[in-house]
Amino acid sequence: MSEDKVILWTLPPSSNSAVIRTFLLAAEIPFEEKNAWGQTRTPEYIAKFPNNCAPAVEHGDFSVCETAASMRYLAKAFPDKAGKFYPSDNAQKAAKIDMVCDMINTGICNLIPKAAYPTLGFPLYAGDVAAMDESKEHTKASQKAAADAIKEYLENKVVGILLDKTKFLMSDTPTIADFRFAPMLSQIKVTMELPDGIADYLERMEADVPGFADGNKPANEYNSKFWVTNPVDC
Ligand SMILES: N[C@@H](CCC(=O)N[C@@H](CS)C(=O)NCC(=O)O)C(=O)O
Repeated sequence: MSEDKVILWTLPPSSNSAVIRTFLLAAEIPFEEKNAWGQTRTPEYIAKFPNNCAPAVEHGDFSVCETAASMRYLAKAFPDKAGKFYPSDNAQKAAKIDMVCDMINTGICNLIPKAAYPTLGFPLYAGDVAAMDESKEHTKASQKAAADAIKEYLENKVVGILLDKTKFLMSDTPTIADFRFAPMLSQIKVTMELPDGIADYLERMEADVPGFADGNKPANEYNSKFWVTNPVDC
């Protein structure tokens, strides 16, 4: 099974796509990347990937989407390479990692589009202030409210709790939770200067996790044009 080819569908400027790209590079799992631009709403794509999103993974004739589910699958399918990022023999550690992934998915990942997408020029979701003609004039205020909530989340929950006693998120070695979270900072930098503890954490990911910096390049290349400080050449 692990000999089957891995295909990673991405939208190259997307930080969600960087989640799986950085994970595969760090695990040294060979893969082919395919651009999903224009395909995510096609019946063929949705039949394989019902969330109509990238990133999405094919492995032989198996397909899976959603970043956290995909990383859990890859950790189990390639235990020698990726098992170190998600334990198979420690239910409590795995539960904490799942908890952090779910927190990021349902917390910060809901706020990022509201805060950053109008600036990045990405489409908004149904019901978002910037997605409706009636409320578009309030986009700036809505972006600020979402960015303030992200900042509070980063300072109080991520730095204050998840990184309080450990180098990575509730762990002294990187786990799938770090791959779920850290690439999203590229989009958060569009809305604010990263709080100190978060900037240090991102530097640690870049320095200590081989492949992490490279896997973020396509998203950074796009997002850095909009970063509030320190735009870099990628
Ligand atoms: N919850 C999903 C989020 C993925 C996501 O939002 N992908 C967006 C790009 S950042 C997408 O592919 N959108 C394409 C579309 O809506 O057609 C995950 O964790 O994989």
